[in-house]
Amino acid sequence: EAAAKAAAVNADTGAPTIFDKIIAKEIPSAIVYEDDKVLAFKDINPQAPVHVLVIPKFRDGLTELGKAEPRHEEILGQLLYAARIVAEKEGIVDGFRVVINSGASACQSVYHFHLHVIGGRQMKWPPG
Ligand code: DGP
Repeated sequence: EAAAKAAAVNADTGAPTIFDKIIAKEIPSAIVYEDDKVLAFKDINPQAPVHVLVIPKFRDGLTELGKAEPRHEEILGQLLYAARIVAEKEGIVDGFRVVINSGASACQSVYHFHLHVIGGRQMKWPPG
């Protein structure tokens, strides 16, 4: 029963997120980079002069990094490389931060995996 419960908790409920509408271009976004698998667009609530979200076009159960499975390895690599392309396009490739919030205690708010590419100002460490 515990295993079944764990599986249920780990299941992608399939609940759509706002990012589905952004991918479908049903709601507008400022797209920075796009290919057949990846979409990158400006965050609506920027935390720095450059703040871009990089997401997979097909969520495929990847709601958060903590729930990634072996089949997601390839797309995870593609998303990280896309972050570098975004940094180059945005003129911050010499210094930028990539953030992944995974789960509620990390303040993840949209359950469609995404990287934050942040820069254009001096970043601080440790992050809050
Ligand atoms: P996180 O908290 O890590 O799940 O980040 C979700 C980010 O998504 C947050 O920084 C704000 C951004 N966001 C939420 N809704 C929209 C939207 O409709 N458009 C855009 N461009 N960004 C959004």
